[in-house]
Amino acid sequence: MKKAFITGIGGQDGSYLAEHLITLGYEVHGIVRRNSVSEQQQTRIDHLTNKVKVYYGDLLDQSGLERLLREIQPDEIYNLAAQSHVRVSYDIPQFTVQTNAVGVLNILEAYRSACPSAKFYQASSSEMFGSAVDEDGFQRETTPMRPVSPYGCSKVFGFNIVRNYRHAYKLHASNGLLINREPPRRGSNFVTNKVVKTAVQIKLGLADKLELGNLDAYRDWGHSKDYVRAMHLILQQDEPNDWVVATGETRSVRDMCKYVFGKLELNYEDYVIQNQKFLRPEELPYLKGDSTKIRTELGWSPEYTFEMMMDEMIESWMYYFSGSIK
Ligand code: G4F
Repeated sequence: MKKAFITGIGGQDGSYLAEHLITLGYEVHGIVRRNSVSEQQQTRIDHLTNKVKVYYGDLLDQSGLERLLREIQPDEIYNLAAQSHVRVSYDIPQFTVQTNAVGVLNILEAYRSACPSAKFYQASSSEMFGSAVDEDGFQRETTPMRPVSPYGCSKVFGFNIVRNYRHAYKLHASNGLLINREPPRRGSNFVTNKVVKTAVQIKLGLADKLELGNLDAYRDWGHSKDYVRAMHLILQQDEPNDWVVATGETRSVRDMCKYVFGKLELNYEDYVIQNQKFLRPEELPYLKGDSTKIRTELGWSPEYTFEMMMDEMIESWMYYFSGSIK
């Protein structure tokens, strides 16, 4: 039985990845950060309580990470833990950089010392591309990195230190450059789930407006379940590498609002207003990933369309607020 160790197992991608690996027969271990409200520690993995081994841990606590890796001796390590909110990275830039940059170095050091023959996956991000887009309108493995947020800058360090450790210490350490992933388990302070949740509340008479920031940013939105399959595939290769994982389609926040409100037979223009507080000091305007490399070399492709994913989120919030799908 293969053993996997997941940092951020209580997050959106971590919980889907744990489910996927359990289905494949893995013994799954993971860390969650201690939170003062004990009920909030692992709500996304409550249903896996008897199937995963969960420990308190933190990317900033290298000795704790090293002790766990030494005890568990995992075959595969998935580093998904991060301060993952781009706008919030402007509020807490130093914590973001400590966790997302120095934290990667900490777990690499623990890995190198405790279980160097394991394979390592780093959750790198398309936010690293920032303002850079290739002439054909895509971002791919060769696109320059010009990050436009403390979050993006911190992730560039994580990406580079993984490549550095791969070459310097001959570690099987890979980067997945993942574009936005948006299932119902997404935090509702990210734009897709915020729009769907509030639109459903408006439909049910529980809210009367939706306050957003920039409606004209474009994102390539895929489903986390498709993306965790890619993470696992990346670690099944003989050689470590870097891979862009994306749907290859892009839509604006406005297009997404139009679709969601339209599905609920509402006109988004009657309810959506802009609030400055949700604007970012510098914004990544446009994302569309070219995942040709992982599609052709590893045979990965997404199963969810944008519409399937948004419909799933609408159903999920409808069920949550009204107990039935209307
Ligand atoms: O949903 P978002 O907050 O996601 P963002 O910033 O693209 O970051 C996500 O994807 C990255 C991959 O590229 C990950 F690395 C990262 O961890 C995270 O998962 O914002 C999407 C877009 C932005 O352009 C934002 O300005 O929506 C715009 N937006 C407009 N109004 C809003 C809002 N975003 C949020 N969160 N809240 C708003 O009210």
